[in-house]
Amino acid sequence: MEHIEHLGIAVKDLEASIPLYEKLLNTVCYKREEVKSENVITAFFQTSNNKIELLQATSPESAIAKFIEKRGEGIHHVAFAVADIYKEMERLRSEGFRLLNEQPKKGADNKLICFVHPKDTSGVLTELCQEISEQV
Ligand code: CMX
Repeated sequence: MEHIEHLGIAVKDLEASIPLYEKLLNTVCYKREEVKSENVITAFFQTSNNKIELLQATSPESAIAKFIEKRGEGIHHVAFAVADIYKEMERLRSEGFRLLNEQPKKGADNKLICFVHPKDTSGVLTELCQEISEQV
């Protein structure tokens, strides 16, 4: 795995949290994107070296809605950049980690993504993400 690509933060209300994070980070939200397959709307912020993704549920079935109901707002996942997601998924599988999707799926901000079960990673939902290039 490479660097931390972003931190995902579950929020109840993007309209309230976007201006809050703009003030906190002193930068503007550069992108909002709905990911229908995940039942979320996302908002992204970039600081010098770090990226923050805010996530709001669009359905009670969303992983974000369930997370907030159980634990309240807060850090939902840590995402690592990977050069080759297929290879990294295979490596993690062979090490015994449970992957939450069999194949990489299309996530927000032009990425192929895969999640690793938080029960296998000391309680931290971990995401692999690979930038989608024209070759993929
Ligand atoms: N971080 C840490 N632990 C988490 C968690 C998270 N984000 N979400 C759930 N858990 C814990 C629960 O607290 C629970 O622990 P306990 O049994 O100790 O109470 C355990 O995992 C199982 O949780 P659950 O509520 O029974 O199961 P869910 O149906 O909520 O599924 C998970 C949990 C992680 C498997 C599911 O949320 C998932 O598949 N996530 C991956 C997809 C995702 O998160 N999509 C949203 C983001 C998309 C994006 O970034 O674009």
